[in-house]
Amino acid sequence: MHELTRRSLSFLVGTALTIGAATAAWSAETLRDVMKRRGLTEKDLLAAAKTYTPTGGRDEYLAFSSGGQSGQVIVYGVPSMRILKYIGVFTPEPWQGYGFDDESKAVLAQGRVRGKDIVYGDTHHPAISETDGEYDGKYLFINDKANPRVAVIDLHDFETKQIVANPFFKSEHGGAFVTPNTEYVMEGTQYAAPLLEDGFVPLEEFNDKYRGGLTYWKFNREKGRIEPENSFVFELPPYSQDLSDAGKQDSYGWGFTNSFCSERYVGGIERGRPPFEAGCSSKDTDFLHVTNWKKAEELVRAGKVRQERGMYFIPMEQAIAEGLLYLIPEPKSPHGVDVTPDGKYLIVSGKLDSHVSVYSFEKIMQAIEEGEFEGKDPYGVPIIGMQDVLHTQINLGLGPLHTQFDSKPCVAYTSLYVDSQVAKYDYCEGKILDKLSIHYNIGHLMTMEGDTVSPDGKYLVALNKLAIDRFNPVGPLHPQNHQLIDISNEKMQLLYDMPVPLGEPHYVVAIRADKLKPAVRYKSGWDSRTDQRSPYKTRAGREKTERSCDAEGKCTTEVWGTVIRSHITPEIIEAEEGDTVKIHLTNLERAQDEVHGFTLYGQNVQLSIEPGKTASATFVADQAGVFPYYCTEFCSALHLEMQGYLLVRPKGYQATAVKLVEGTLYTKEDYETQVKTNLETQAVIDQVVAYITSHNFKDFPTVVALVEDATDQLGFSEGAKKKSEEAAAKEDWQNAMLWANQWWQYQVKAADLGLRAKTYLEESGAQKVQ
Ligand code: RUQ
Ligand code: CUA
Repeated sequence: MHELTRRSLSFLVGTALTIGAATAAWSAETLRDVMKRRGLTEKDLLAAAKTYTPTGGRDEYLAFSSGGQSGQVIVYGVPSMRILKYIGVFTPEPWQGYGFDDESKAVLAQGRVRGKDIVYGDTHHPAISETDGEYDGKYLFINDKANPRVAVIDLHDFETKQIVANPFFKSEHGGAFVTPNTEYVMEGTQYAAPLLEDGFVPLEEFNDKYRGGLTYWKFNREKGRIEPENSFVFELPPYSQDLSDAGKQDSYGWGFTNSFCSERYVGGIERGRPPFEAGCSSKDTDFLHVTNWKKAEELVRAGKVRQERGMYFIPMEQAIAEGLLYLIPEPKSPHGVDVTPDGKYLIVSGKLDSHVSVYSFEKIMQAIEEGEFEGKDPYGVPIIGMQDVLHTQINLGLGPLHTQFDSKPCVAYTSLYVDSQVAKYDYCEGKILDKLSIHYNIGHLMTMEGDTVSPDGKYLVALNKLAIDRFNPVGPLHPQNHQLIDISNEKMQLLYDMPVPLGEPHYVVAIRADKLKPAVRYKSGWDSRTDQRSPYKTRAGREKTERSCDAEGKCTTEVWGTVIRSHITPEIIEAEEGDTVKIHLTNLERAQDEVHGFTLYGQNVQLSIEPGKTASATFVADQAGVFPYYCTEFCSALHLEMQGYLLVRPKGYQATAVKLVEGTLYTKEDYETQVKTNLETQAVIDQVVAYITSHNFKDFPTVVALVEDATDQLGFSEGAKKKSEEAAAKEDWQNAMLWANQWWQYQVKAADLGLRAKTYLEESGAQKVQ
């Protein structure tokens, strides 16, 4: 064992000394050689140079993509297209402990629908919080189309904090879209259904009893939570409302939601009628819904709106009477509605029309002010004449869907689903500028900060609906394909294909990476889901296990424990068959990325405990037995030893007098050999410390953090050293040796950190100081 000890130490030191040694072998091959070997063209190299991010390099933008049916959010970098994170949102995600610790189970429970746990989501549209129409990088929202819900993710730690379930809708699509100061998060229905009734309503009563709707969820910025009690819902006609967008700048205070199937067709091949797709696309126009949320908010504040299901509810008659709701015809089965950065125009694409229609907000306001309507729909909603408010229509190609904007004024990009193309055009002049073919059948597209008041342009990502032959085949279910396109020049250039293997992302938003300031640790003992100090926060040395029983004889074994390299405290938990076991663990680490996991045999427990976090697991120990537990994150050289036992005794168990005998017994000589090793290790540590302190390490925050962490570990080693010396003084060689070994363990961790700091200084060309 001591031989091994010495060898591992020299390994540590050896590594430190050889880093940075010659790596000339591959540089003998020239760029030409590589191009030839891999069959690359000049164009490929140019594309590669635009996306390649050298080792250790970072991306200019972070993209937040819907995870489609996975119910998650995917985070990736642009232009490298490297996936950085999956955020658990509507679906349990074990690595993050999401849906496995008590704290996050409470978040998922908020998303119950009619009392049922829903453990997936059909996510469509992510939205980043805005201030004055600019992304502020504070929060992210995403909708669930299947089980009408909206989730709030805090970008301080990239965790889901809240899920609100819409108490009126049975399906949705037009969310999540935020108003320019994140006053509200919009969520519009998709398929009409009774709003105020959860019971059975026959399809024969579709026109009278089925309804669409649009919810404006009130967001409380200070709390970082949606407030259902301050949110309001518009009752809308039973047209299939589709996408929404909030007005901005000139159109601030208004919202826009388009629709399809304004034919109000109810299908029924079974009843000998033509199918939905025929009945829902027979008219030439559908309706764009225009809502005045500013005025609705005033009515709510004035107490003029009735309350239903814990929210405010605005019936159609009231919306019409108060001038909160108007309709404008829009060409055939529209999908996207996108407000231009200046808020002056709305661009609507009809899937079955080759044009995009550009509406003028100014003309819409004029028509409303002058009371110029071409009629009313069957529900009495005023219809504004399409020709009165159109700015222009541009014939772009087949199947136009979604639109995003460039940094250059008047320049927009629209996806063409049927043509499999991106069209670049000037919407002020009504001129096509460029077209690029993509692979295949593009849905949404995204430019950098492309739906804010000041888009950055630069890159465009095409979210293609089919991948077909673009990647190595992996069975009938293909990955999705996000294609990166350079839009910094007049002509668009296709750069890269990124497979997305986690559901069909519908939309994605990208923010400048330097606007995000995520934390590297929590305040100590933090419940990350409520963003408050956890009542179960446990300090080092205060760990405890308690067992208590109530009047009915129901017993609970509760553990307040800690984790830190490389031990879980407690190492033994004893309970009795039938006990409810509650385990609260606090990660005492402050060091960046020192996460510990916690899992247990056969109990569906898997925690992720990041530095500072307190996480809890509750389960019933309904069977007697031996349940090993351990840390699931490889956190240090002694990670595998980060272990323990839950021992569940059968009821009425009588202990027989067996004494715990240790597997190995140690002598005075073992102790002395270990101490010698420790002194040698200390000499190595001193050398490393001398190197670091003789350089300008304080100029490198990364090194300062490593040094802090190493100092902590050395502090722990001092404690163990003292215990070993005390045991040695009593000639208790067993404990003296074990504590001496523990002292060494801490030294190794300190040495590991010190060497990492030294390497960092060497690689960053640190200067010697006097
Ligand atoms: S979707 S391909 Cu936004 Cu749900 Cu359009
Ligand atoms: Cu902690 Cu592995």
